[in-house]
Amino acid sequence: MTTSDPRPSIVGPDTGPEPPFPYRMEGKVISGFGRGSKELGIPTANLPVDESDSSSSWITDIPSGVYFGWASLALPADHPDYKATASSYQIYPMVMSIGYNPFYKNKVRSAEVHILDKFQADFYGSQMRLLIMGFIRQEKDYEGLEALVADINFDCEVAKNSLFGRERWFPSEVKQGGEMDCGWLFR
Ligand code: ADP
Ligand code: RBF
Ligand code: MG
Repeated sequence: MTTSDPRPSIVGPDTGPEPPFPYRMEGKVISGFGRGSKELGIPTANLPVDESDSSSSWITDIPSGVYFGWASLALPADHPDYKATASSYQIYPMVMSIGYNPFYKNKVRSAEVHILDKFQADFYGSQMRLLIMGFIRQEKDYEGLEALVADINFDCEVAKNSLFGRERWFPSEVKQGGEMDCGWLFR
């Protein structure tokens, strides 16, 4: 597959995520590979991938690829983007990559999350929870960085189109009949 192949700009049916989604994942934001993703306009919050921890063992089973969903973040009160609300968590749309980054040929599996909102400061060390709603595409190798960045920017559009404007893809704190349980994101 090349970058010129058309791909859908929205993922999943209007009726909401289909099994095995949504996946839940949680961890403290750690330092990543330090490749300057931020300079590319695509900072990614890296999460620990501990393949021996049974509570996150699905990460070894889930296919490598690009996923999208919701992230909740417990920012410290002195962070410029902190908002005092009833919950200690704030919710943001996200895209994420799980795998070995074929463009960089990583030897270790990584999980990195790009939040679609802009932040005024870093949030290393903050607790992040993820509700992974669906799969966008497989990870790919690229001829150059521009093609990789273009594909990631398109992933962001797919996530926006898929998460907003469809009730069943929007996280609701109150679980109603048949709806997925998102309360976990808010607690
Ligand atoms: P690293 O190699 O350490 O992961 P990055 O260049 O990928 O460095 O930057 C990631 C850091 O940038 C995150 O850990 C977080 O603290 C911060 N950050 C700021 N804005 C965002 C955002 N929108 N999405 C993800 N991380 C962000
Ligand atoms: N790396 C790859 O090697 N191939 C990919 O297809 C790929 N897709 C990505 C999609 C998203 C949404 C994100 C956030 C990252 C992706 N990455 C991919 C990881 C990327 O190489 C990494 O974030 C670099 O640090 C960017 O410079
Ligand atoms: Mg990163």
